[in-house]
Amino acid sequence: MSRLIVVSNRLPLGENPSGGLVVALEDALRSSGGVWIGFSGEVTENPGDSLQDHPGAPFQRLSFDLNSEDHERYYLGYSNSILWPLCHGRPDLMRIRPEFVDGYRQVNRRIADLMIPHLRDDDRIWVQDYHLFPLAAELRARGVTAPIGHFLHIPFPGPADCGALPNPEELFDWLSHYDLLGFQAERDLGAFAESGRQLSDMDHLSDTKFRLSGRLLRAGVFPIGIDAADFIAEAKDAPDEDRMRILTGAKMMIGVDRLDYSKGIPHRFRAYQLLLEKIPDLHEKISFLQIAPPTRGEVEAYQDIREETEHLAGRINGQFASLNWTPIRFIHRSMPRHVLAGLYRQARIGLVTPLADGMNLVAKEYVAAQDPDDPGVLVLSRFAGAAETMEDALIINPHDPSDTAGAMAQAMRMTLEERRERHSRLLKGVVEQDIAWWSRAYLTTLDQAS
Ligand code: ADQ
Repeated sequence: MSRLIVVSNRLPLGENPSGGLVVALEDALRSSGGVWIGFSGEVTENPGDSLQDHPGAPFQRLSFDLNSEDHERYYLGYSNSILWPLCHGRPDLMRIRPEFVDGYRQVNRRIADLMIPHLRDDDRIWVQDYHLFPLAAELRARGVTAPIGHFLHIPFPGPADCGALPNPEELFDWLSHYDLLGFQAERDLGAFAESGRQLSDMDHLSDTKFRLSGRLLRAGVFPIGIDAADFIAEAKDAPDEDRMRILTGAKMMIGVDRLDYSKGIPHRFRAYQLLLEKIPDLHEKISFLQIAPPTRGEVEAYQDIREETEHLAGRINGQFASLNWTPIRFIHRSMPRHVLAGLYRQARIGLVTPLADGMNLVAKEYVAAQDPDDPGVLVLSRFAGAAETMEDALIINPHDPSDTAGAMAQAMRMTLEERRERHSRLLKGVVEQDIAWWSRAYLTTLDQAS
């Protein structure tokens, strides 16, 4: 059996690395004697010229450090100030600088150089996400003939947005060196096909086959899942003291997101404000808990979103709070998984309302955490990749506050019977297409594609 080599921006470190991707890939890595390669998280002026080994996991882990200039240009710059906003429909937030493109190319070249001494002819290589688009081209230039696949965790941009890149042709050239491109949703495969048709020499040969720059390429949809069995158990076993008892009598609505402008948090707050204005009967009967740890604080657009959300939460509480009731609680911290699981289970409504999102795992976690006998209701944006498979959620347009507020009201009055029916269909999908299903489906297709 050939070894699996996974490359991602961040290497999972720590004694017993956990998290969705680790669970997804651990079996395949362990059974093939595989290797995971990624950034250590260390920014240092002397990053060294070889990969560092990190024992302590059931597979080999190899890391690289970055110097501050590379971190600024490759990670904060091209990855998170150009590609991230572009792929989330916000080209207005891009900061295009020539040195960001150079830094991104340069770090991908360096990762390829560092990888070469560790590769064998019969390996298969799986590259994760938008930080590493050029990696296959760099590996091919160094003589690597192994199958190489890519999975994009975020949306693929349509032609109008793609055209706003400083280097759209180069993006398609990078992609042409992979054997398989994996996307979260049909929407992304469609955007890739259309952008490629308009902005490159790509021919669409059949549903999933393309010719790009003279090379044959497969592409497919592989909606990522969660470790459903584990999450169900975690939520069931969550001790009472882990749950936040907000106010007896008030039903809880929960939102859990990284504090990112793509997640639609201010839109969600405005919809809640509208709900409380329109339906005073709900005062003291509903309470909204938003958990949103800050991320990427060095990037300017992320400082603005924090101010905006804090301001809105303050205004809503100022407008509606009473002595017995705080309408909205906003927590800027990460929570241990078992605490999150318990909170989801307690919440009557799970609010997942991004303006753009590759998949959104919170939607799946919320469903997995519910008590099947008395489940809560998922309110889900049509712009989350998850909306393609989670049709039994209340699907909303997050740009329209009255639509979102209407779904909140509908969820509050939904009968137990309807909640159970919707939940059982949602749960079936979450359990069937879990994280193990995802990695198996992808790797089987990669084996066929190469
Ligand atoms: P993210 O944008 O990070 O991932 P998401 O899919 O929602 O978004 O995953 C977030 C994860 O972080 C969830 O597992 C959630 O439980 C956890 N999390 C969020 N807030 C937390 C908190 N306060 N404390 C603890 N944990 C918290 C990217 C793409 C997504 C895609 C995933 C996986 O943007 O669209 O679904 O990758 O492919």
